[in-house]
Amino acid sequence: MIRPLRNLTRRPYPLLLLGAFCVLAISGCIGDGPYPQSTLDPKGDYAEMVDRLFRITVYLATGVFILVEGALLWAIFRFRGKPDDPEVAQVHGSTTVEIIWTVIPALVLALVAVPTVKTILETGKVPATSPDGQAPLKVEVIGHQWWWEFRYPEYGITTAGEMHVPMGRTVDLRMKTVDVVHSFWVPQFAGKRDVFPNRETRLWFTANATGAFPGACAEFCGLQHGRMDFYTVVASPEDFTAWVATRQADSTLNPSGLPMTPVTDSATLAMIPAQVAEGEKLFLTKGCIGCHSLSAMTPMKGMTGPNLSGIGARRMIASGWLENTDENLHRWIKTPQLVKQGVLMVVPEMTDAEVDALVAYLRTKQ
Ligand code: HEC
Ligand SMILES: [Cu+2]
Repeated sequence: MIRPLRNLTRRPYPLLLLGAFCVLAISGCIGDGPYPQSTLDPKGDYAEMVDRLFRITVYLATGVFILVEGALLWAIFRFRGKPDDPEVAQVHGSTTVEIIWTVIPALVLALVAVPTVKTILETGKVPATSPDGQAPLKVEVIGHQWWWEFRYPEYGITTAGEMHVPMGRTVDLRMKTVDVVHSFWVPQFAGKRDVFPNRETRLWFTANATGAFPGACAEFCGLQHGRMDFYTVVASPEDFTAWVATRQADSTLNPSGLPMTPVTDSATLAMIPAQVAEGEKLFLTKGCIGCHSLSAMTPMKGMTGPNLSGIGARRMIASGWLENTDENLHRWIKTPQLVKQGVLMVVPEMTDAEVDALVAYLRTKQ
């Protein structure tokens, strides 16, 4: 036996380690999950088509692997040399063999091409009607360094950080960016697609499960690329309609998030906690209003910061990766640069009491 093999059978530790590693690695992939952000756990029609294609390819490749390795092992044992065997005939070049091992892979590739091209064509065009009979819901996706904006032209709504969609209705994404190239990645719904400054790219899917599913930017886009996440929030059609109505109620607010007609009635004024009233004042005077709108219905184009409509109820802040607790919100507003270095948010020095007032005010924006 050749030396490395003999060494391995005498001292099999590296082999055992490799085996243990493989078992651990594979055991990480089986079971019930949960697997957030896994392509292998599709939650929509588009992702299911891609997943089906992937599985076909894997099964086919497994078949090829078994056949080829089987033939190899069979040949190794069947034609093993013995010490006193005469030297076998030396063959150089065989047109027949060359043709066989060129034609077989070509046939295998041709076979894989059928479902591949079919899937490319199917996923390439947005369906004219969604399974529920309605027209697809248009959502404009806009990449910013380093957060995602979502606009719903049908409802006049703008939001950020969370893309709300109804279950069972096809979503037609129109995507672009206001700065560098990003890549919109919704692994459980439709894979990923690059977004560009001057070109619209498209993606679509119909979600078939409710819940909040994480997504991310998948193209290196600067310092905080790794913290450019978001959630796709899939709700039942009724809950989605309710969410739209809540956001649209913002139309009674002016862009700063204040009521169009200021409250003057003293009884109502008395019901607003002093801290919240103070927070509202600070929001206007500490520069926040220069970059943020609190009203989903007055999407001022070209604003530097995300729309803060419903910020009090969002799961995450700072683009999908920092939990929306009072403590985190405080830390974020006081020292955004310490939380997410390089973030395009600049705030003046504020006392803890001032920041607490801002947090209390933003918390009321549900
Ligand atoms: C110069 C523009 C600018 C100013 C001024 C500014 N922000 Fe921001 N803000 C941003 C940007 C940009 C983001 C998104 C950061 C990211 O996630 O990369 C942001 C994010 C936020 C978020 C998190 C939103 C989310 O969904 O993740 C909150 C809350 C917030 N800002 C509050 C404030 C408050 C309160 C003030 C005033 C004290 C303020 N901002 C002032 C630009 C600004
Ligand atoms: Cu990005």
